Amino acid sequence: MNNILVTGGCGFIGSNFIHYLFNQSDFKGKIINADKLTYAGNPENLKSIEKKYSDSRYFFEKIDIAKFSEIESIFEKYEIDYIIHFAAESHVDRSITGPSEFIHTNIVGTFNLLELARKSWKDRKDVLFHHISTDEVYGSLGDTGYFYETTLYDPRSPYSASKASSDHLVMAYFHTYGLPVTISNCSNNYGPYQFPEKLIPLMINNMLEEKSLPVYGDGKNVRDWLYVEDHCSGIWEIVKNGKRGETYNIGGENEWTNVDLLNILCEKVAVEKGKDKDYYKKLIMFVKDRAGHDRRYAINCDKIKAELGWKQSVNFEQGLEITVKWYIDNLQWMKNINSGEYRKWIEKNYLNRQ
Ligand code: NAD
Ligand code: TDX
Repeated sequence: MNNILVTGGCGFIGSNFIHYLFNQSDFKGKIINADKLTYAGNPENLKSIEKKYSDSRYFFEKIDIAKFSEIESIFEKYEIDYIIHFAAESHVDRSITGPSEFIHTNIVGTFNLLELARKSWKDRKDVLFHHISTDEVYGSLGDTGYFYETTLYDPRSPYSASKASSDHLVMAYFHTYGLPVTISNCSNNYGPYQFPEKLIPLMINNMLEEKSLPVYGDGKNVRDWLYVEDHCSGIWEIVKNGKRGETYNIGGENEWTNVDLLNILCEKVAVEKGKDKDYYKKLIMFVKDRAGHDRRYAINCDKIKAELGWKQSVNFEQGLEITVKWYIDNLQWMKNINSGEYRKWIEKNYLNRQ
């Protein structure tokens, strides 16, 4: 395995994946990280990687995948063997207030990458385009049932519709052009480096600042939570051994209503901060529901377990404790985001040097 183009490597899951990959003894290659550095892209997540590997195995390129000529330049500059495609606009609430970027990045961006892969790889079979997708493409479940790889797509938000569209393009390139592809559809991730607009880091941040904890609607919406490193190990397993042209669901088999999860999270933060266990619960506030709020997601991930031997390794209690501790130990990371300082750092180190 030689050169891997990771898109969106400065985001939450992409940066965790790059850390994960450099820790794998079976990875000896190079990583080219192509990222536009939107509000969600934070190269601070990869500071230690830059320091250790940027002379020979890690290369950063500030690239907008929605611009064909920008991403084309990567294919001209590097020999790419694998593409692991994380880059996306990822926040459902933002897709409701401003869907346009979601269409550009998630749909046009994926199309651009597929086109370049097809043109530059020609008939190579030792290559792979792995597309990172979401369980949200399957729609919303009632109280029972699961999403399977065979479940029909039924996206409800501009975000999930854009991801569904990109998934279809990826499969179309497999069937039409024989491009070697795989897709993973994963449930809600949590862990270090997650932008504090998503439920878990937002709530930890608000507790630490003693701000209210806004729960949408009745708080009974259900999500299936997976520790981010377990997502990374699933992706790596698929890249190495997944059957080309196949989709694999990845999930935590770990369903929680938002309000139950938040109560536990309050207790975990209270323990870390030496407070009474119910201390932060008084901050919980029910607010207006998200438009089109999907009620329940639940993943069946038997296929990746049976075919590739993957399984989750971090249980929820453990994962939440690690996560809470990480945000408390990395307060400056959160402060840099909240104050906008991280953008100044990006301006100075990444935007002006191109
Ligand atoms: P994120 O928002 O934290 O990071 C996205 C990254 O993509 C950022 O670094 C951003 O700068 C980059 N990016 C955005 N637009 C770009 C463009 N036009 N060109 C180049 N780079 C661009 O997202 P995340 O939570 O890490 O999600 C990564 C992927 O995983 C996404 O495809 C998302 O749909 C999928 N996913 C996320 C979850 C989750 O729980 N977070 C679950 C399942 C699937
Ligand atoms: O302030 C909040 N209050 C609240 O009640 C926020 C930010 C969220 N919520 C609810 C909405 C959801 O039911 O918590 C749940 C989780 O919300 P998000 O963290 O926004 O995640 P979700 O909408 O489930 O989508 C996430 O998982 C699937 C990622 O953002 C997607 O990128 C991924 O595809």
